[in-house]
Amino acid sequence: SAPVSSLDLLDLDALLSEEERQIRAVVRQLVDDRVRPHVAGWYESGQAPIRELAVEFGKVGLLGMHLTGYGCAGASAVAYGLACLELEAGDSGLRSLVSVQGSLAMYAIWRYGSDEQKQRWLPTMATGETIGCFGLTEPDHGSDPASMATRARRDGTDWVLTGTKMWITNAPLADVAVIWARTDEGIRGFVVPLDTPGVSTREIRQKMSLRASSTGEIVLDGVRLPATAQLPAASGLKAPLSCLTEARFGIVWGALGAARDCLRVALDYAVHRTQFGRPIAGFQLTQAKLADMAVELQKGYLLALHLGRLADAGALRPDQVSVGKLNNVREALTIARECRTILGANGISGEYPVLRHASNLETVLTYEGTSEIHQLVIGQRLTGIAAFS
Ligand code: TGC
Ligand code: FAD
Repeated sequence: SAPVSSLDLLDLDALLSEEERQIRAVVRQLVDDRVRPHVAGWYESGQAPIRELAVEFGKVGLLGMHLTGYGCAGASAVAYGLACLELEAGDSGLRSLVSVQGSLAMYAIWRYGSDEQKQRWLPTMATGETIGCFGLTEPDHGSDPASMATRARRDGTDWVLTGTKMWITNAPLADVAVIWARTDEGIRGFVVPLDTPGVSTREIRQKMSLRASSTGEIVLDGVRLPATAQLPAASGLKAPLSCLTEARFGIVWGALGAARDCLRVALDYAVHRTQFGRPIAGFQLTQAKLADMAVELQKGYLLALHLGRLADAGALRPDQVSVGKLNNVREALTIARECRTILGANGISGEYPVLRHASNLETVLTYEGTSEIHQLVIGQRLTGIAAFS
């Protein structure tokens, strides 16, 4: 098949350090060995071996990769981004596993947790023995988490949580959830072991997207927690939104992986598929598609790399991450759909990864802030006017 390096029209590889290239190579190999041979089957059955994969990802330091201490790898933001890209070249669901574990659940505990919470949870989350999830969205409150209905009330020194979280990645199999709830003092975060009495989870079935990922509902029915379950440093909506910024950064890179995989397959297909007595890659209309997609992919990569370098310099703003998430997911989805046309009927077959990636990217366009929400974040930055409400 066409080598991936041939898509690097601008020699952007030269912008990476040797260490970044090495990390990328390790993750690419892991995806080639452990994911590619099986992922179509996982997708079709809607059953991926999430626990086994988490342990394998933990072994190579992918979980909480950009965090320091507690067994985390302490890698740079760019290295973390490259890992997300390679994982999502396998499947968005596997990048989701790493995003939710490292950037949402672990990050929330790492940034806002007590020493005791960090010691208890982070080391085994980094190895993948403990799976975490992040409950912000509710059935009636998605884009507007400030309106959440889940309630935490004090009872003596305990907290009692009541409410429902919906569309929560890994909820059906997780050991622990970071749950965001409304209190008399505002929004607060809680570390909730999922075997606590009053917690129940349910798998969401009939997903037509992100099928190699487990998604579920968490019902909290008078769940009693000790005072030590509260994340002491998390105060207000800003806390969960700061976790989203971490995960959105990974998606800026990850979406490019799905798009690259589609383009790699479409290019190879176009060179080998003959119609009207010549390869379809020889038709100008096909070349125009391939050229436009390769250009968008390179532009997206430059954007991701710029944001990564800003993050490593400690200078990245949330609205800049919105620019990356909006552009790279939107363009990745356009690329995936265009690649599907190049494969003709084979484009709809699970024997090729293209429609699987396109279908996954429909989820990626929606979670971690829909495209419209990121447009409004950018609009607010430009105009100084918040159009959300
Ligand atoms: P607003 O008044 O704008 O902000 C409240 C406070 O938060 C600050 N802030 C942020 N801080 C860090 N990072 C961000 N991205 C931030 N956005 C806002 C803000 O400065 C303010 O601070 P302060 O000090 O003034 O209190 O809040 P709002 O209620 O008007 O909402 C703004 C809006 C719409 C942008 C926000 O609600 C939003 O982003 N909505 C989208 C919700 C969302 O993305 N949900 C994702 C759920 S998790 C998920 O999808 C996981 S999928 C993972 C996977 O499987 O990979
Ligand atoms: P809504 O907020 O109801 O939006 C519906 C439509 O209205 C969208 O097009 C939206 O852009 C538009 N809209 C809303 N408000 C405005 C506005 N002010 N202006 C213009 N347009 C607007 N959440 C978690 O907390 N944790 C998870 O682990 C998680 N994993 C997920 C996994 C999957 C597979 C999926 C599909 C979702 C997941 N989510 C998770 C939920 C996800 O974050 C939400 O679906 C997303 O935030 C959008 O919320 P919603 O679906 O309620 O849509």
